[in-house]
Amino acid sequence: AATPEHTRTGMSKASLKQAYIDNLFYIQGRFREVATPHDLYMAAAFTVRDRMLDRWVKSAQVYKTSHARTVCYLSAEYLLGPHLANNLVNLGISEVARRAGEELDLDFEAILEEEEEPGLGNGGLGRLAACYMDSLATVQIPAIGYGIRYEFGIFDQDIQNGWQVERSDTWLRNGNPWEIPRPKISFPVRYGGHTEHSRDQAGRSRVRWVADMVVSGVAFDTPVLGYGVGNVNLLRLWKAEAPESFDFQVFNVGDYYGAVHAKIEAETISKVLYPNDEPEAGKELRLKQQYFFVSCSIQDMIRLHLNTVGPLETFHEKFVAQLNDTHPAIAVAELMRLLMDDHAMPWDAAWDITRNTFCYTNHTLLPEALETWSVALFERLLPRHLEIIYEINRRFLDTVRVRYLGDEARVARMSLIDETGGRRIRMAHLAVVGSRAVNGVAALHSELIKTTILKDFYEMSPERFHNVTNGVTPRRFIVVSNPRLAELITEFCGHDRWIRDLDCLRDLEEHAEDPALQARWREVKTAAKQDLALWLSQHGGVVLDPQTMMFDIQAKRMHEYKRQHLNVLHIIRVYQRLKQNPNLGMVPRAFIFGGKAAPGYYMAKLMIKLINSVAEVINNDPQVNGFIRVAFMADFNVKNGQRLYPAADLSEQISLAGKEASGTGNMKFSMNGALTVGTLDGANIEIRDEVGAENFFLFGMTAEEVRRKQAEGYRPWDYYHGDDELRSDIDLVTSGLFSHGDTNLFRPLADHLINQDPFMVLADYRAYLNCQDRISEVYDRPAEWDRMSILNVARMGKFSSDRSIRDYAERIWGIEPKPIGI
Ligand code: 26Q
Repeated sequence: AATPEHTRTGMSKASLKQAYIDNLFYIQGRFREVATPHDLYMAAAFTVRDRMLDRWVKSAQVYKTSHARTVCYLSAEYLLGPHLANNLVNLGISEVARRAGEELDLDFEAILEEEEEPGLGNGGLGRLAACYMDSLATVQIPAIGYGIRYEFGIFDQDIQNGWQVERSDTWLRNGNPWEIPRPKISFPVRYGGHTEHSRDQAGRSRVRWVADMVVSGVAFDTPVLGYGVGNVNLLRLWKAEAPESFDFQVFNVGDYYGAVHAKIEAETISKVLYPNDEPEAGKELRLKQQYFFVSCSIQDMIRLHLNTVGPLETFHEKFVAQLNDTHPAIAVAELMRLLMDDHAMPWDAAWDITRNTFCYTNHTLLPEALETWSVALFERLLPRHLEIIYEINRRFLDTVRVRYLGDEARVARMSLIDETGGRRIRMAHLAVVGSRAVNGVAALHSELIKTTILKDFYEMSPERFHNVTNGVTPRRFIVVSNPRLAELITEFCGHDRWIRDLDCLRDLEEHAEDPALQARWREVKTAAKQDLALWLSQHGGVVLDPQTMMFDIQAKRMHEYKRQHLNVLHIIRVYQRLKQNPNLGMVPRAFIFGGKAAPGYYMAKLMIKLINSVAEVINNDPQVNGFIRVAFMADFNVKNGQRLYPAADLSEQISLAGKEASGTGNMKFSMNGALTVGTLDGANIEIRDEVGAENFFLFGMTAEEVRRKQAEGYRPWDYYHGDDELRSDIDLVTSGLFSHGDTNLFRPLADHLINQDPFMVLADYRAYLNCQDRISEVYDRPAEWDRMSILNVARMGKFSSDRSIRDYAERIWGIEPKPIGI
């Protein structure tokens, strides 16, 4: 007979039930009769966590004893989303846990609902980091994710009177069962002061950095389990604290108030995530945050290396560090500093190691989103790093001069210091010069990098430029969020097989025309639409009809380049058509939006107000509201996204070509059977290539056409005057209809479109409307629509983040899987 299961690790229903009751009692101190919903959630979380820990210990042991090469992912953001359901899936115990819960008379869905998601990111870049952590573990690559344990993540969004109102995110309020504090793993991080240069006995120059502020970074570890494997990787987030000795020092001098103040100042560093997805000039605290987590992480890596194989000369053989955009780019100077100043390594040796350690991923071409920091701020905060950056620059520009004799214009363009205007450090240049490899996040984006922002660098060393197209994890974005679809797919693609190898979805292809599958496909979609409709009616009150209406969804950060206003212009056009011809036979549509605006981004906030104002008029107009309705889902985050993706018929991916680096929402929708209306931008291009042009609704200018039109001088005014419908739609925005008579409220938006229109909404308007008309026609032919939807899912294999991670592993990192069994 088998040995009895341990109730702390056993996976049987009986063990799970016993463990749950034990955890409820011994951790929460509750009986069933008096337990709050939160107690019930905590007991579930600990029951699941217990089952991850032995795998975690085993992974750590194997990784350590085998001296496994390890990826360190450096990211200022991780937009993780709820852990519980995801960990159940990855442990392979969703079903048995559900049955255990039933027998204990628990409401399983209510327990999942109770979890407060860690929103430690703004949008795409932060969510990508989270998908990559899932895939690294699943494809069994030893990895550590390093970041910041923000006490307040991305704000919660309320909608009041149609406007966005921000509420602070208190995700840690009730405790976080998924993290383990490691008070003994902590590092000092210093700021300010000055440097002192001297020579040691051997005559080598040495530098001492005398700082004037120090904080302590403390590790908080979260295990990240792979799907169906024993590998558990580590997400290590740093919390800033005042050093232990600190308040005593000041206290002894008698300045109690000053001591408390210094403590608060230290703890401020990891207090809050900046809610902007582009840099704001001069935000000193943001630079402090970046250096804080980078310094802790690099010190940790050095410690780990010296604890195992050492010596420092082989650091780059043990570790590869991926820079998630330029936010951690200061790591280049920090590793140089630690190797030279703390470990007495000469420049050339240190540079060799540094350059072979880092790789850099770029996520944007928008000039306003490229990070630069003023030299003056750097000098004040990180004087030693500024010296090192100057020396990196001096040596680098010498190589440029030798290569391009006399081309001083090129030297100025490539310099790490922008000398036009106030002097500023170009973080992207630091990242490129300090890295072995550079990559963009979709094929088009990676090409545009080479011809625009990093052109000079590409010319100098083309072999260092790569593409790795983004991906998303099918565990969270199909299995967890759309269980009905997962079950249907499993019938055709083999139990579990497709979840670890998404190319297996191809097995659906041959059934795309099968009426029986189409009928079930449609049932799954309708059921998801019913779930969403019910949820929306309970949160905000909009009533949508899942049976008759096409669910047309745009969910992403609010940004002019993403062109939510183009979508709104289409809604207004349909509204006007219906008003002119109430008997218009049209496909009913629910237009659904979700997305947060940066709190200081006025135009984005005004777009939210416009959407809600249009919604108010349309939803209350009985002449049209049987055909169209508009809904804005407040607080679009990972958890709410999981309600949207399964319910979408149509996915709006309508950014101006050349502006969206990749997009990842486009993949999440398509994987759930939505068809895409989209431009040739970012990964849309590759999605269309994969699913087939006939299964994708394409419209709009190409990036090349955009470039040419811009060069010729784009005049939105001509479009406004040349198209009666367009003019009438824009005029309706400012007519007061949507603003209770106020003709000024939306004027900034309309004027900006007519006069500047930097993202060429007007130029693509007509093509977009025509495309939307085609879409309605196809939706009217369900068999055709369903076939296209099935083919979209069947051909999404490429967009699994497992594929992205394998690309990184093989082409950039040179790292092999280290399988750990269960
Ligand atoms: C930088 C400095 C100071 C303050 C904030 C920032 C900052 C923060 C977040 C700058 C950028 C971001 C986020 C960028 C982002 O999410 N980019 C998106 O990355 C996705 C993953 O690669 C792509 O799919 C999207 O196309 C891209 O917009």
